Amino acid sequence: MSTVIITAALTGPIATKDDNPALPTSPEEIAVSAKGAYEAGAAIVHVHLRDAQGRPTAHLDVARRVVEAIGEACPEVIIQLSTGAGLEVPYEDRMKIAEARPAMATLNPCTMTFGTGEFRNPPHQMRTLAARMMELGIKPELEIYDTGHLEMGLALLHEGLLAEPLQVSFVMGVRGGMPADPALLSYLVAHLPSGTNWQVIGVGKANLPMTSIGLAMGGNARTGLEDTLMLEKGRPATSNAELVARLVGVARMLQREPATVAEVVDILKLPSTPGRAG
Ligand code: KMH
Ligand code: ZN
Repeated sequence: MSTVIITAALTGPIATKDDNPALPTSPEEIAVSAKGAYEAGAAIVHVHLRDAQGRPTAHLDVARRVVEAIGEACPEVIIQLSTGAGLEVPYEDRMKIAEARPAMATLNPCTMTFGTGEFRNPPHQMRTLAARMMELGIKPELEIYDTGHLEMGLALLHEGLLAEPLQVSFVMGVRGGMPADPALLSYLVAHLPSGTNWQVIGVGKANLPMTSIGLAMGGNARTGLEDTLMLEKGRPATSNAELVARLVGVARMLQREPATVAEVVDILKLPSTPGRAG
């Protein structure tokens, strides 16, 4: 059996508790959900920050509180903060999230239309963020929403702003980005440097089919309430742990065993303290 890195995306920037009451938003709820996801098989938790009203934020105090709360509830799990934050959060604020020094953080390389909004990732500031993450020893996860974004990611590698092994997500199913089409996934995987770790982020109804295809192709896998609020049509997920447990079941059917945190630290060349950088 080969291993698979499982990531749980606990809470995104868009859905609210009205959409699914199981969505964790406060640092304490996020920490409890992180523990549940870890116990179900996730080695990494991907986290967006929410303020006291449940809105996306990049406030450094919230970032520090989230890292601390997860560290207390589940010291084993690898913490990945989203620097995507939310469409309305200014880039200058998003850059400060790195100062909470999570072990991992996302890096979104290109500006794009995102549903009905605009996702701004200005080239100069994005490079400044990449450089700061490197300085702090934070492992970036490159978020690829369209085929051309990979070219930008490879340029950053060439410029010395990313280090191998790359950690890459292919986001499929966002309107404004690439559709959830296995032909596009084949193209992207074929253009990765060897040794790259990759996964599919299948949004909404693409979540289960696209992550399953990614697993069958040898990729890693991510799920969670950020990516889908539903287990199936008409059946809301009751927790992040439930979505992770289902994904672990798919992985095992494909002869893939969830990697332990120690294995992920080794595979991704992370610092040995799982929650923190440096
Ligand atoms: N929101 C997802 C479509 C990030 O947070 O920086 C992609 C994502 C990236 O999770
Ligand atoms: Zn995210």
